[in-house]
Amino acid sequence: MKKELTEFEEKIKELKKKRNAIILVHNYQLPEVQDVADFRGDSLELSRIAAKTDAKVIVFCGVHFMAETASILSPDKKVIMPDVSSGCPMANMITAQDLRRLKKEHPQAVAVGYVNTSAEVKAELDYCCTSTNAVAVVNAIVKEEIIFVPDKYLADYVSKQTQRKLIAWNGFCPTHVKILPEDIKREKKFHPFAKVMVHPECLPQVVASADAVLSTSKMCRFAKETEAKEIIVGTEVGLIYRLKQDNPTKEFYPATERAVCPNMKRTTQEKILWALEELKEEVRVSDDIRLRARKAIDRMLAIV
Ligand code: CIZ
Ligand code: SF4
Repeated sequence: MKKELTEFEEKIKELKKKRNAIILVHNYQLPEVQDVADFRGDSLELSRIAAKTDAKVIVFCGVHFMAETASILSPDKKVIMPDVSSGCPMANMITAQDLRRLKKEHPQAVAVGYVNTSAEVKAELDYCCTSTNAVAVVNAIVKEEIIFVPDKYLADYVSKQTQRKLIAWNGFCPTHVKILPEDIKREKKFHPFAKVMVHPECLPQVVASADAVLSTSKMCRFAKETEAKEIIVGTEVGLIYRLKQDNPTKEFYPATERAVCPNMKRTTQEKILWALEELKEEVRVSDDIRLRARKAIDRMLAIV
């Protein structure tokens, strides 16, 4: 049975039409935010939709670098965030100046950066990548020396998968490192028939204990396609709401309830309504940075 719309949901629907807006929602957002989404997805899926849509306004419910990426790919649209203070602590662990210094220390190296970086950092990269395509991007690079920023655990995973030595930065996701090897062990004991899928931002010991290491978009696909009826999920807990809706006959267990990204939980229906009313806060990237950052994203898109 279809749920009746709440008062906020009715108003959001009305205003969305009036403003010619669409609401893009990251897989880690609160259930109440996922409930008003036109599309849910990972950062790249959402940016691709932002680039394709006819809507004039994109309400981006996620963290700051994701709204920037959407704006880089669709500069003619107005990208707004309901809570512009939602940042990604991992993205904030490296600045453009840090990366320039690292490149100077390794002048022959190709610079690859995770999508979890500011637009300014992306402007210094040769290639962008996401957790979906990081292995493919590194495999496509012929030159010997590769810088990989900012996530040291994603770098470790990619290095093992590609047999390439990577010059990694010391960044990490404070949410994913809360998932511990003992959490996986405990959940496996409770659910002996469950498959374990984890995100490559997790600790190497957690990654080593998983049946599958996947980005959130790939987790959504894996959950649908696997024969398993039970899945232990090693990523930010917000994804479980969507997994359950998409797969009502399967059971999903968070590896730990502690894996919560506070920045992803700042957005609420109330803030979405304000954002649509005021058309704020806009996220825009200056032309100079945008064009340089775009090159790194386009080089990634040419590979995958
Ligand atoms: O790219 C994204 O959306 C992130 C940060 C995570 C994921 O795996 O979806
Ligand atoms: Fe950043 Fe981690 Fe939050 Fe993702 S879950 S937005 S990587 S802090």
